[in-house]
Amino acid sequence: MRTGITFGTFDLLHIGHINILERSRALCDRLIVGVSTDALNIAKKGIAPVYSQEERLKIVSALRVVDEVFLEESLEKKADYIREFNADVLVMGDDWAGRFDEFRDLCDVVYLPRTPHISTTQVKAEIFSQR
Ligand code: C2G
Repeated sequence: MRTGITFGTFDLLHIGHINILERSRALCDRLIVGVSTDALNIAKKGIAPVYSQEERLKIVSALRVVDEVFLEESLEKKADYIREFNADVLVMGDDWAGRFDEFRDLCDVVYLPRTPHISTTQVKAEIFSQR
């Protein structure tokens, strides 16, 4: 049983999120997803997600390819989460390439290419421009 772990905000869930979750699940038998808290987003991006952490957690956990979810409270706790869930592989989009290489002594680290031309920021901008 190979366990994979990945992290993200997953606000306004879009095709880029689905693609990375499906491709992450293809690399393991059980996929754990750390959904970043509202507080972490405010600290790291200066803005709260549109959907609350409870809503984002529920949305991500409803996906067929996701086996378990938890709230990611700090970017600094990745090693703890990897150990807690016994992860064999950490998967992230390649906008994070190189950033998590320090965990290679704990598990495999894989960066997958991002889906082009889509992001939560872009979705928000498009909705705003149609008002
Ligand atoms: N992603 C992707 N293609 C896109 C958009 C996002 O592959 N077009 C991937 C990102 O690379 C990331 C995941 O989807 O692996 C979640 O993206 P975000 O919700 O933007 O999460 P982020 O703000 O990158 O938070 O500890 C790490 C953070 O919690 C990651």
